[in-house]
Amino acid sequence: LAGKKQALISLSDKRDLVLLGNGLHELGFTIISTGGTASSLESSGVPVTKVEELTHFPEMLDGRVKTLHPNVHGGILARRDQQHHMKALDDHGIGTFDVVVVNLYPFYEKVSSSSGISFEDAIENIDIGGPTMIRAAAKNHKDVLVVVDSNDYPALLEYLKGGQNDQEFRKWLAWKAFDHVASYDSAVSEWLWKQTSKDKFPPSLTVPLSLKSSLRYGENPHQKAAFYVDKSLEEVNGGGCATAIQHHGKEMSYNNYLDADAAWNCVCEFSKPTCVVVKHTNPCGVASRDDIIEAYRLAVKADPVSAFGGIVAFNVEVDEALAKDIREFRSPTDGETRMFYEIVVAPSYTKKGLEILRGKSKTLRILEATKNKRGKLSLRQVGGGWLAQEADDLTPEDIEFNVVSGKSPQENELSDAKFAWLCVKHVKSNAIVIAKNNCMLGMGSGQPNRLESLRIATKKAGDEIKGAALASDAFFPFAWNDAVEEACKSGVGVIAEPGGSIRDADAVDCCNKYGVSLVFTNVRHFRH
Ligand code: 93A
Repeated sequence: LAGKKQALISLSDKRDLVLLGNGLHELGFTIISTGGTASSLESSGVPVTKVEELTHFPEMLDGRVKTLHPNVHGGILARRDQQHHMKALDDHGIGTFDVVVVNLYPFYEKVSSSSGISFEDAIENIDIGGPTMIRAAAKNHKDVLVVVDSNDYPALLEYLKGGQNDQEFRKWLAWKAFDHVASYDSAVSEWLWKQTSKDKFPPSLTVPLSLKSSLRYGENPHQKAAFYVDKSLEEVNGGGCATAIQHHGKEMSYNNYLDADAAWNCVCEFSKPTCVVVKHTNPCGVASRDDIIEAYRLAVKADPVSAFGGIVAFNVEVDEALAKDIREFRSPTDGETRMFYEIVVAPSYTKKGLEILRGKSKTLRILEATKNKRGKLSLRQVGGGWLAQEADDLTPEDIEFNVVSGKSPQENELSDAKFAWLCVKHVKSNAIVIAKNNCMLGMGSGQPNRLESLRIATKKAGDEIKGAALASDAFFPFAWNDAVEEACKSGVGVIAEPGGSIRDADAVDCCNKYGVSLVFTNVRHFRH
């Protein structure tokens, strides 16, 4: 058997199998395959030996045991540089495998298919023999080439043709092989966890990430960066930015992903046609209107200086008219400069709309994203670990707005308060949002003290603040000579805040003195 070149091929996904089989055959390899793979090769005229001829066993237990045999694994695992290994093979009449090509039962695809799958079917789709061959071959990569991805068939054939012995290529294949098996096992573990612990928290977080792309750099040019997608979280997180289609523009950067994600998460909250403008992950302009063009203009107008170079998100299709407006709209600050954006993100584009946006600038990134689902999991890194929490999924519909002041808000004031409440949830703490008529007038974000955020927001809102709604993501610790009194003096008609401060009574008294309505939500929306 010595000197006989053997390749072991066992594939569920038989894409490009014939190309591979023919290539290996022409290079003088004897091909050994499992049942389905052998049939496919045979019917395409590629000579193949069935694995049973090696194992002298039939495939048994409904295919559960096909390749789990010393005649297979001995041939993969034997160290070619160890005489006693080679002698053992010889004694038992076992040949070596130089090439192992395997892909696994499509477990993940089966359990995530929309048609659903029974528990028993899912169990049968857990591949045992395949990972065993892959792991064995990857362990012995010094002498065995292991391929798990049909995209690598051409490189494998080239390598073999060249008669090289480049260890780097072998190591790279082995890494890919273990990575493949690791994500496979994680998908199984994740699925089993879901079967045993529905709705339980904390979740099982065994999922390795798959590299989507290297990024040009991180938050700053001296930081290397990359983007990973988590296939198993796609189901809970919906599409989001990881699966967005980029139709045009410069490559997405690290900061672009963060900002686009923030804009998309915010705009998806609104049911009316809405435009959200984000800068540095904070919504700085938000407006809902039946006419999306009007919404767009108002969202930019909320803070045109910040909107310049920002991210613009829509929750409705971008058509020709909207695209033209995005292209032409002049900065409200000078009425001249055309607005410039990093990204436009929307659920869809008409053909014409897309064409027009493409013409706006070479660099403008145009993203088509799918709506995130509720029930997301949020993960953040801290030194030495990860923090996991359920996403902040509460909307104004889920909570009560309890009037605690003498005066009750008018219907339009309450609706403004709810709009401001939805916006403030997406602003970094300490967050203050001022809104009127479904439009953000001003916001203050990220200040370490609430009073400062309030001052920034009221300054941005300017004269339009009269009768507007003000939302605060957390309660006001002080009222008199502090944020509540300043808010009242600024002219807002209604204040919405969680309540819960030991000085809540002061806030109520203060609002009563100035004739402002105060509503408590009993819900806090910190965003650190
Ligand atoms: O059921 S298994 O876990 N037991 C095995 O011994 C075994 N050997 C290969 N699954 C096994 N395989 C898998 O069969 C491979 O990983 C591959 O995905 C599939 C190919 O089967 P066929 O060639 O019959 O289509």
